[in-house]
Amino acid sequence: MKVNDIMTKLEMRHPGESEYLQAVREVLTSIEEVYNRHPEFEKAAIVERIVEPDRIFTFRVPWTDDNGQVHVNIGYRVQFNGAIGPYKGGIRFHPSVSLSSLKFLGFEQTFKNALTTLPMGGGKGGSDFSPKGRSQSEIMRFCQAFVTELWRDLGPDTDVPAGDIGVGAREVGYMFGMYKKLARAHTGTFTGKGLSFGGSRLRPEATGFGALYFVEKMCAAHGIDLKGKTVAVSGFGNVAWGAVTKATELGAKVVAISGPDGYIYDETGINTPEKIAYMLELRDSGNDVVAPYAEEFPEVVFYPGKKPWELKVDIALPCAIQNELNLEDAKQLKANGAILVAEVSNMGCTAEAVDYFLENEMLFGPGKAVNAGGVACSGLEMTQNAMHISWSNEEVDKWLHQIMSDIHEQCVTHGKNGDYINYVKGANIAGFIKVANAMMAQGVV
Ligand code: 2IT
Repeated sequence: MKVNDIMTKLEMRHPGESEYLQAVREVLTSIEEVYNRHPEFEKAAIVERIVEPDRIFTFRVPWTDDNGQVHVNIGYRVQFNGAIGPYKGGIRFHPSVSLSSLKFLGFEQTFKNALTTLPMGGGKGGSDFSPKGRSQSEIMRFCQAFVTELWRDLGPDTDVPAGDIGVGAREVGYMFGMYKKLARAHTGTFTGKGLSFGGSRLRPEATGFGALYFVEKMCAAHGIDLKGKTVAVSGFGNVAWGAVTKATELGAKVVAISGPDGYIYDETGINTPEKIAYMLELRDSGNDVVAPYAEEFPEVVFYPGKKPWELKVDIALPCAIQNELNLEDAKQLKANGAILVAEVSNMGCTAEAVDYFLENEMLFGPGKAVNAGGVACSGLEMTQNAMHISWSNEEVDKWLHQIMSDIHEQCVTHGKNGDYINYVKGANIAGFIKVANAMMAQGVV
């Protein structure tokens, strides 16, 4: 297998799908050497098969706004790879959603889910619907319209969606409600459900908490103490909230969060229950701006139109969206003395930024390892649903710790090069080998 040859063919077959092509190139580059030691993979065309989704659903989502006006969005579900378990992955509602972005997310999800050690295949779905400024009834009608089209292809052993950007517990609740009505069965077909109807404890916190458990492991493996380190976070949604909460609990000081409108800087630290809870209030307002944070707390300064990566911090945690940290940001972080960058968002850094971190041997954690705690907790929700029981906070947190620690181990096993751990290589190889072996065992399907 030659990465460039495969990529040339893929670029011709899927022109313009830049995010998908970016994610594929990264994985293939990491695994090229290992792959070429396995002629049986080449003969079975594992790479050619693994880069194409099992299937994609695309559909029209018509819905009516509060004034009676009808709108049309496009809905998708990409069932990317079902080799190791039912398709599993979130639903994203955001104007940037396209086939390319959902294919990149589904591809990443396949390897991430493999890393969790739980039996879940990879999938992703969503719509270019923007929840910004929409009323609760509009959002409910949109969720119902989306699921009305998709429900026949979902199921606890088939495909289990969850939340992602623009889809939280409220939206999962609406989608699950309509699914249950149509399927006439109360099954664990969605995760991220409310606690009273099959949701798992800690699911809202799991992505951010898991990310910090992973960062803790990265620090420990390199003799770094997380206590007292300054942290810049991007975003202010559910994932950022979990990350800020756990970072603070572990003794780090988070000084920035951001929105599409700019970032806010809090020299004293975003570290009181009021400040952390205000993030959720802001998110729930549905306006997608972080500026009001600076009006609420007088010690906070708002920098319009800027990214938090210009700050002098020890640790950077992108928690918003793909490609939110570019080469220029990477250089700025290094020049300011940053020691660790961990993607809590999926593919939060551009390919050039990742290359820069690796070339300079900075500690860099890729999204598919760092943020796997979210989907891992979803896997635990599936287990609880299948067993018709619910676990305590402590029980779920113990699993989450164990899983993040296992993922770190897998990265070390496959990514260690002298004293430096290349977590990108480690995560990609570990995830790939697991999925590839399952595909080999199941024949040409
Ligand atoms: O990107 C992700 O891993 C998620 N949005 C969570 C997926 C899930 O099924 O919980």
